[in-house]
Amino acid sequence: MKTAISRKLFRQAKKVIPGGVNSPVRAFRSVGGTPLFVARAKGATVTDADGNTFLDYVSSWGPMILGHAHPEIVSAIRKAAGRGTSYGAPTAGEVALANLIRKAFPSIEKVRLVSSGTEAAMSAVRLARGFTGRDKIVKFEGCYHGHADPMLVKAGSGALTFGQPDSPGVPRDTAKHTLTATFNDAASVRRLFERNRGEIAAVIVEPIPGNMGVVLPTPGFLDELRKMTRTARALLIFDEVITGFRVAYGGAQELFGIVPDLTVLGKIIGGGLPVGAFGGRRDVMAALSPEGPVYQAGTLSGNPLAVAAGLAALTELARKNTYRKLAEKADYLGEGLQGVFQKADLPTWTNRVGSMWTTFFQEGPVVDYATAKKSDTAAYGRYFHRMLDRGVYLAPSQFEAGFVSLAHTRRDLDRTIAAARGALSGWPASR
Ligand code: HOZ
Repeated sequence: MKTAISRKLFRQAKKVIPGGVNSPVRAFRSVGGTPLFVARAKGATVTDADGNTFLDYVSSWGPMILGHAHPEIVSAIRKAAGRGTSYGAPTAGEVALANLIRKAFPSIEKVRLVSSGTEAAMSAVRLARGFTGRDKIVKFEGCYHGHADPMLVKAGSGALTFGQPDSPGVPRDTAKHTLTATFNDAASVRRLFERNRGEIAAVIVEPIPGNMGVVLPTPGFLDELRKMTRTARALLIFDEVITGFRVAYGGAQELFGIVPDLTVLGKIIGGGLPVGAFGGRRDVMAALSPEGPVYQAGTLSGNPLAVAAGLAALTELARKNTYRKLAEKADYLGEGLQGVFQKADLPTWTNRVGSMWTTFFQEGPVVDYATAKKSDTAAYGRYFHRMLDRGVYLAPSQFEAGFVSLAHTRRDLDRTIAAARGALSGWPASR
């Protein structure tokens, strides 16, 4: 595989961009080697600057459910661009997108568009604090809700990948208001409520965590969170940046039948363009400026290009059979890979919900942060590179998810399974 151009670009990038990247996980540090500099993407594939084409399961970290450069989305963006790229004023498109989101998520009575998942989670927490008049929030170890100060406590994703779940730069005075519990352990949440009576504004959770690798909620766990928050008059915030429109059109809350007070959405609702949203109960959302006193704003919020792409994406996803087709593809791939791993006699554990999955390099089970961390990350790195050499692009970290898109054909999936077979033959000899 030729990598001369990516390597050259990385050398240049490191001189002008910290670590050579604009977001840490993509630097390949936890798997070693040089990140691929992507030149273009189409359907189920990405092509790098050296001209190598890979089957893509990173999916821009989730949003490309329809595949890359989907014609409807590209055409919507082109048309919107011709009408101007940003106005800092309201548009009809925002109302249409808000209505589509409401229709998909009945728990969302009102929604505010922002520019990223980080911004959405940060604003949802501020709103919860403003609405309840309380400062403390509960989050779960290994869950990731973007990189705002209160969230970088025992955080997942890059923070977990690089072993820095708590970031320098977050004032102790801020972090002390973030209490952490163990995912799938309702008793750990109950203890926090008992010790902090009347002080907890909200519990924020990825209902299906995707940032310590994919972890499944045990039956009843999310219901317990719903009950406890209701009893304590705290808000329940579902971070569905990854799961919204992915595990079902109405996200994990549709799948599990839970009604959170607030929901955080991200990149998917912009068809991959920079966008995010938070929404929920009408009375809570009424506390938001300019209706209420909790401040939140942004020139690029509801940006016309992102909104046009989002409208096209959600309209396509709403078409009949999207989720059945996605599940069929994911089942096929999941079963194929499972067979390969079993034959290889390698201790692995796979968690999968519909079209998102993680194979952990360990015996499992993986149910929370502590068990996810037991993974053999060096073995994952080896597997990652062996797959890359065979034309399959997986997340460059053990603690992220893989995503199947509608653009992956049966042939692509067969090629992926064959690549895994090749990658594991002769294991664990070094690559
Ligand atoms: N936080 C993203 C994964 N969950 C990574 C974003 C990126 O590196 O592009």
